[in-house]
Amino acid sequence: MPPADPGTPTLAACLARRVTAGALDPGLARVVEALAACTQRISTLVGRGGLSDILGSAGQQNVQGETQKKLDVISNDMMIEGLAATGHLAALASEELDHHLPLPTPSAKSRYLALFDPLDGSSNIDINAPIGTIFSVLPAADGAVGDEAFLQPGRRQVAAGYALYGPATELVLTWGEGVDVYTLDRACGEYTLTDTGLRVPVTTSEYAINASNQRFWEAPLQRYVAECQAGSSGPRGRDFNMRWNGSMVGDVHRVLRRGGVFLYPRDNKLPRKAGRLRLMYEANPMALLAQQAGALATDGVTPLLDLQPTGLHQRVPVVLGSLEEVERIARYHAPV
Ligand code: AHM
Ligand code: MG
Repeated sequence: MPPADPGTPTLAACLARRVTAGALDPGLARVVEALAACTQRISTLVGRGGLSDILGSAGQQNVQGETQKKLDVISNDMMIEGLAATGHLAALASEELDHHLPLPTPSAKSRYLALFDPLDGSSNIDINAPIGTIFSVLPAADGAVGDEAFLQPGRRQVAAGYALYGPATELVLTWGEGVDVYTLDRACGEYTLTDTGLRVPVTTSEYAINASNQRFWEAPLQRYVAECQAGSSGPRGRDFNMRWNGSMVGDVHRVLRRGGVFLYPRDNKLPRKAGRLRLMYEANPMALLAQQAGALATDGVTPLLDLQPTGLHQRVPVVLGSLEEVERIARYHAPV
C-alpha cells in the first residue's frame, strides 16, 4: 500500500504526538488505537456487503430482546478480540453482552473501561444505508470490576467517539478537548485527520425524529414538532426541514456537521422504557461529542452527562443538537 500523505497526520501520528507532549496517557492512547483498529476491520467487512456472509438475521436475541443481525454478532466479536489484548482495559461492556466482560490487565496503572455499541443502526445493514460503531472510555478504579464499575456519569468519560460507515468511513473522536474527524484512507489503510475543532451552529432549521411514533409522544415534544411543521405560518416564523437516517450515528453526524436537533424522546408506546436509546454506550458518548462541539444533549431537561446511571443497558430519552433548539425543548418541559 502507498504511504499516507505526509501533509495530513494519521491517527497514529496524532496519538504519538499527544503522548510525547504529555497530553495523553499512553495506556489510553493504546486503547483508542485498538478501538480505531476494530472499526477499520468492521469497515472492511461492511464494505463487502453481500459478497460476504454478513447480511440478515443471526436468529438470536440480545439481552434487550432485540433480534441480532449477523453483523451485530460479528462486529461484537471483532471488538472483543481487538480490545482484549491492549493490557490497559480492566473490562468491557457491549450492547450485545448481558454483563461486563473482565479482561486481564498486566499494567497496574492506566486501567480503563470500554463500552460500545458494535453496530449501531442495525436495521440499515441489509439496505446498504449508513451504520456505525459507538464507543466510550471510562476510568477504572483499582481492584475487581463488576457491572457497577461502569455506572459513572458521562462527564467522567476520558474518550468517546464513533465510526460512521457511510460512503466514506470516518472516525469522530473527542478526549474532552474538542472534536476531531479522521477519514479512513483506503489507499494506505490509515485513519487520517481531515477536520478538527468541529462546531455545531447554535441556530438551525432542521430536526430529526421518527414521526411514526408521534401519537405516543409527551406534550412538550408534540408542541415542539407541531411548531416546526407549522413552519413560516406558525410561531417559529420559518420553515424547518426533517431528516431521519434510522441510525443514530448517521443522524448525529449530520447534526455535528451542519447543525440540527436529533430527538428520540420518551414516549408512552412502551411506558416501561424511558426511551429507545441506551445511556452508557449510545447517548453518553454522543453527548460528550455534542458538548465538545458546542452543542447540547439532554433527556429533555437534564444534561445527559450529569445523569447518574443505574444500569448497564439503561435507556434514556435523547434531545441532542444545536443549542437554541435543545434549550427551547427544555423550556417546553418546564412546569407551568
Ligand atoms: P440499534 O443499536 O439496535 O441499531 O438501535 C439503535 C437505533 C439508533 O441508531 C436509531 O437512532 C434508532 O435505533 C432508530 O430507531 P427507529 O427504528 O425508531 O427508527
Ligand atoms: Mg445502537
